[in-house]
Amino acid sequence: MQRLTQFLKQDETPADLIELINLLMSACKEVNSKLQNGALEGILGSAEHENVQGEVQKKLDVIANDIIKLTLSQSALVRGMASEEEEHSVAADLDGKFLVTFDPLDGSSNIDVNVSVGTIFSILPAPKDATGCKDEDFLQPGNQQIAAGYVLYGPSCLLVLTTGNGVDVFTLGHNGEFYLTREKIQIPETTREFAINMSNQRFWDKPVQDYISDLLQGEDGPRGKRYNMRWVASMVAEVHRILTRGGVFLYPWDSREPKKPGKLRLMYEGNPMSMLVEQAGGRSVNTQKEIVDVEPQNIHERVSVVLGSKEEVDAVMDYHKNA
Ligand code: P6P
Repeated sequence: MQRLTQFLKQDETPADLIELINLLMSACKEVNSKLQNGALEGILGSAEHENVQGEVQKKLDVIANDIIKLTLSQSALVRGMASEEEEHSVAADLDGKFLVTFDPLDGSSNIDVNVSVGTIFSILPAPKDATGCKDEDFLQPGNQQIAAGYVLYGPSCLLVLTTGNGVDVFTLGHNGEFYLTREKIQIPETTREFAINMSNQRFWDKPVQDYISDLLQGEDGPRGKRYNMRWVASMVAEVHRILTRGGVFLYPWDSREPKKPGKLRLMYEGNPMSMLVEQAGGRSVNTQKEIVDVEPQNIHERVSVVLGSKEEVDAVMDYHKNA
């Protein structure tokens, strides 16, 4: 089986990007071993502190963020980083050619119940004309991403990565090497599986209510087939299922916090996942347009997300166009 570095070299990934990806993986392997130990190291539970999102941090949110931040800050390749757990961007090497955004531990509400969580990352070009590292440097649309991926800490520890040349899956071996286990994966264009938090049904916009209602009518309804539902409450796990067997994931705007376009964050959730989904032949929109075409206004900006099998995402867009 091919190791990560061998595969990336054969895939003609530039050497400095391979170095950065390997650096990120060294941090994620450390996060993985922390997660594996969990209660044995007394690191489960709440950190008794709110992050910039207003969410109570888990101890492992802080630990994972510190591991990745420390690792990247020691790299001459990284100009700076933006993390879900950091109010502002963090400068690294002012000659660095890459910017990195990341959600250090997505789905962390699942940690204490031992359900899959993940690290999501996005690699952007550092602006050539910039001196230093400012939040504004990160405000690039998702279509500028050089690479994107996630590490899924599940039954297996997997890296799912795109550098713009398709999506490939690597499995972490006992020897600490990531091995290529699936190559150039493609999302099935049609599906019978949707993922949404149904408890928010009364808060959704009418087009989303109508779309989901039609799915629930099954074979006798307007979609003419029976659908199944999944909700893990860990975006990384949902996206991985969709990349693996198809499906549609929705976290749309809802009226609980009407001023926010959605719950998920654009820079380190929406954009990297959208690059992966598009590279795998799927589609990812904010119900108005492709997420990767959204012009970010701030590094913690939120976004409504509908992604996955193209036929279903097209259908959701039609429900909005016809509204
Ligand atoms: P809810 C995890 O907190 C997360 O950001 C995503 O990983 C996940 O899809 C979503 O929120 C779950 O949200 O409202 O169902 O708990």
